[in-house]
Amino acid sequence: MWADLAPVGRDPDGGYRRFSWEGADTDARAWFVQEAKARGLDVRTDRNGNLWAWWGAPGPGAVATGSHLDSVPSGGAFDGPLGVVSALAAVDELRRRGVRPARPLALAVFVEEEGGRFGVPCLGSRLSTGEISPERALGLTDADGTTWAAAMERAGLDPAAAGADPATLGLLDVFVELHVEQGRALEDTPHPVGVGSSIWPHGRWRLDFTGRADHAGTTRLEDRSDPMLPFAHTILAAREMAAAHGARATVAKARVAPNGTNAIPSLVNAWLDARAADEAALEAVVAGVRGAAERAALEHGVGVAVTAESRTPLVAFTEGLRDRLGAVLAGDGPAVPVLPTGAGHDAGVLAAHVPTAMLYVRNPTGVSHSPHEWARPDDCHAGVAALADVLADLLTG
Ligand code: HGY
Ligand code: MN
Ligand code: MN
Ligand code: MN
Repeated sequence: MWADLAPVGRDPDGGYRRFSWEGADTDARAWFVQEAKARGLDVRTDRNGNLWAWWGAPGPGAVATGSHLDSVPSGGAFDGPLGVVSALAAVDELRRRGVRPARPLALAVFVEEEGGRFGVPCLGSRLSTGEISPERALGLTDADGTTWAAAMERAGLDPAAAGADPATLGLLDVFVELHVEQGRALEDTPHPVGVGSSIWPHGRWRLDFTGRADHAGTTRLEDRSDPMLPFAHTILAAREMAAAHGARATVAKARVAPNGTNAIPSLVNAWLDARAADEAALEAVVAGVRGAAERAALEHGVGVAVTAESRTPLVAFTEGLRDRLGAVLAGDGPAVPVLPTGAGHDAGVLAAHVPTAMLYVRNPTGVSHSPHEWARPDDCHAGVAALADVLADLLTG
């Protein structure tokens, strides 16, 4: 399976570009549907474009597992796909073991988890849980100005149907997402698989610096309104605030307009990604960055707007479920590591609505959102076995 999916959306530099409902993502979704149907699973697309492949008639008490197939720009091969491929392989393993589920199993592929094309992460799961309104989602645009509504239509979906989907989520008793570890805590342990404990509070803020285009060679320094200067201050402030609060803050995805060598730009758009172990630290980081941006903008005669685009509160995975999975994976051996993460996931969105857990597969370097993201084949196989162990327990327990 992995060999069939791996080439889909891979750039010459080895990174992936699978933006929701663009060619490569469409091909990856078609690959999943084909693999699921080949296993006799009943594949359905929900009102928001998320895919659900059912083993057993869709019904209450269902167990669900899955992840996403879309990527960040120049992303890695494992972030998302490992959870999807492992879910299909776990079905094979359960059948090989002769497990007869006492309840339905659904394999899920959530759309726009990275927010790489439309800017809001976990858009498919946020729509289904009602965390984002269809009105806001349908109006989101990609870099070319295409709206989510238009992209849905081109994908053969009805934008008017988009929205909360209690009918689907109401069937789920539990959701387990397997994901490549985005960090290297497991590398220093004998464990190829760990269990998630929590997701740090995090969010994305848009930064717009509005200056005045002018000649780079004739405009005196005192006459300039150069948005690049407060932008530069803000990048450094993000780093300083993160360091001061044991947090993580990144200013990225900047657009400079007009982008000429000999012209002072009139506009800089950029985004702040901020994450911290607790709400107070995150709020302090964002407030500090916002303050630095506003002071620097004032000093340089530049306008600034800081706009929250998405925000995820601290997610604590369901303790009972976390401990149950940990016990299943430990068996008679040592306890498996329980890991917090700074990475967002659809599991983090569903957790407010469905008992949810995560399994992480060891990442030797911890690198992710990069062509260099990697996991050892043996560890990936251990992940499938662990997911099958956990699903067997949930499906028959
Ligand atoms: O951005 C994240 O944390 C996740 O990879 N979507
Ligand atoms: Mn990711
Ligand atoms: Mn992911
Ligand atoms: Mn995810």
